[in-house]
Amino acid sequence: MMIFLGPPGAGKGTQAARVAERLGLTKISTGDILRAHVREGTELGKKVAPIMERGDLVPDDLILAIIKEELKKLPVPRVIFDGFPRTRPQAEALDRLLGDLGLRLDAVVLLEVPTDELVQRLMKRAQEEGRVDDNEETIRRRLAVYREETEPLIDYYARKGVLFTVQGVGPVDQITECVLKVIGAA
Ligand code: B4P
Repeated sequence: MMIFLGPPGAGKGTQAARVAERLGLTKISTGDILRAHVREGTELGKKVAPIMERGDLVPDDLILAIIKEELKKLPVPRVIFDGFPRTRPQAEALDRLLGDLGLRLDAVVLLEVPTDELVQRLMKRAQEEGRVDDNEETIRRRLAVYREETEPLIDYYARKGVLFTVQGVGPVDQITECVLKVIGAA
């Protein structure tokens, strides 16, 4: 089991998809799942749409329900989590969940990218894809929320001895190779 950690725009989704394919793992992206609910107009989608538009985090209980549901679908869970956990309570709940299932967290990959580059990437995606949370005000808010709520998880996982840091700047292929190398899979 692996986790991709990093600020918005660091390339978590991009790298998680590539590494999942290379290692035959299933990618679970909470952001993608939430956006699908918003598109389909489900009850959950209606609840989370304004939260995501502001750049705030969706409440932990809703996220944990999604994760449990996704894990239930897999006969043998071999998973890369993309964008989860994002808070200390989510990380602690994941520890309990993995413990109950007899599964081990092998690696947490932190993608490091300077803030200016993050903002540039997300502004570019705003033009190309028109994601509602990719506007300058919301991007700043998402970065602030990351620093406040998610960054403390770096220390949480470093203490467990499972944290691997990779520089997330440069060609996408090269970053994938670096990730595979640091986790000992290349
Ligand atoms: P996410 O979908 O996870 O969005 P994000 O963290 O902002 O990541 P993003 O998709 O932008 O990042 P990536 O690094 O892949 O979450 C969206 C929202 O959902 C959150 O704000 C929150 O409201 C909610 N949510 C999701 N999970 C939650 C949770 N666990 N708890 C509570 N709320 C939750 O961005 C990559 C971009 O950079 C792409 O445009 C890509 O093309 C580009 N890129 C990638 N690699 C590159 C490279 N090497 N060079 C240049 N560009 C690159």
